[in-house]
Order: sequence, then C-alpha cells, then structure tokens
Amino acid sequence: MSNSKPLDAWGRIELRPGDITEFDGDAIVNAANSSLLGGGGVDGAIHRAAGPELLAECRTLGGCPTGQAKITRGYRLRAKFVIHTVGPVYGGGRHGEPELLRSCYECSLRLAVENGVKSIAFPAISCGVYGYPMEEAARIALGTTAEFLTRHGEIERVVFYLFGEQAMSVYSEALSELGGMPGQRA
Ligand code: AR6
Repeated sequence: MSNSKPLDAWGRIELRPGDITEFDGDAIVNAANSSLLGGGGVDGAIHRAAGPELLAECRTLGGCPTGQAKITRGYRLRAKFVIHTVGPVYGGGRHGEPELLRSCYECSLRLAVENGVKSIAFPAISCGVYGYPMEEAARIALGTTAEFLTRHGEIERVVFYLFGEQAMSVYSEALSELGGMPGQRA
C-alpha cells in the first residue's frame, strides 16, 4: 500500500440513528468514565446489554485515563469487543478538551486495528453527561476518524450511532462540511 494515493475514508464512514448496542459489527466503543466500572447513558446501556461478565472484566483493568482506551470482550452483545474510552468533561474548551477528545477516537481506532477489528461503532463521546457541544465534537469525531482511515485500510466500516434527530442532523451537517456525504453510505 505504500506510495499509493490516500485511501478513500469518507466512503467507509456511516451515520446511523439508534442504539449502539444493536451494532452487528466487530466492536462498539463505550463512552466510559475513568473507573471503567459503569455509569449512566451509553455506558449503562452497554453494560446492561453485555451482561455482568463485562463489569467483571472491567474490574481487572485498573481504570483508564481520560483520552485513552482499553478493550474487553463483548459478552452478550453482537459485537465481539467493547472498546472503552474516557472522553473529557467539557469545561469551556481551553483545558485540552479538543485534544483529549481527538485522542479518544485515535486510541480507540488504534486498539481496533491491533485486534483485527474491521467494523466499529462509536457513540457521540462526551456529548451527554460530559457536556461537549455536539457541533464541535462531531467535527472532531468525523475529522479524526477520516484522517485515521486514510492511513489504515484494515478498517472497512465506521458507524456513528446517533441518539435522537438532533444528533443525526448535527453529524450530517459536519460530515458534509468536512467532505463526506450526509444521510447515506457515501
Ligand atoms: N446508543 C447510542 N448513543 C447513546 C445511547 C445508546 N444506547 N445512550 C446514550 N447515547 P453519555 P458522556 C448518547 O452521557 O457524555 C456515563 O455515566 C447520548 O445521547 O452516555 O461521554 C459514563 O459512565 C449522547 O449523545 O456519555 C460517564 O460517567 C452520547 O451517547 C459519563 O456518562 C454520550 O452521552 C460519560 O459521559
């Protein structure tokens, strides 16, 4: 693949409304907290769907710093793996939040490649309880992912699961701004 032109990234990115626990690909990403011991929002939904074995494995991991990621099995989920990442709590944007959020996507995608994952789903990390403005977070999520995909042909599909119409339209807009095609598998 060296010396070839950059891989098409946007064609492998998809926006989908709904519940990430239903993803039928290789891995889903969890927007966790640094204890990795569960919580509300998408974290709670993933632990409920995966079953108690997920929490048992998470207890062995010793937590995870903000901006980094750790991987477990998916247990009762359809996805084989859960990649747990810890997004930044939004405090105005001048405390390294953009870099930390970018790092969540980078580290998750890197772990995916290392584990042979070909399809992966992300929620809108930090956009719930952690308060990150979704317009800005969407640009970081999509931009970081597209940039990663141009360097990594191993990942065939990245799906962003978006909860609610508002999230879907914010991501669609960000996608078209950045160069992808909203509302369809470009
Ligand atoms: N599928 C897809 N997206 C979802 C789902 C779901 N099942 N459920 C919620 N969302 P949040 P954060 C969306 O608060 O901001 C937890 O307690 C939701 O609408 O889950 O990173 C952790 O333990 C929002 O757009 O994650 C941490 O303590 C997005 O997922 C803390 O919350 C993220 O919202 C992490 O906060």
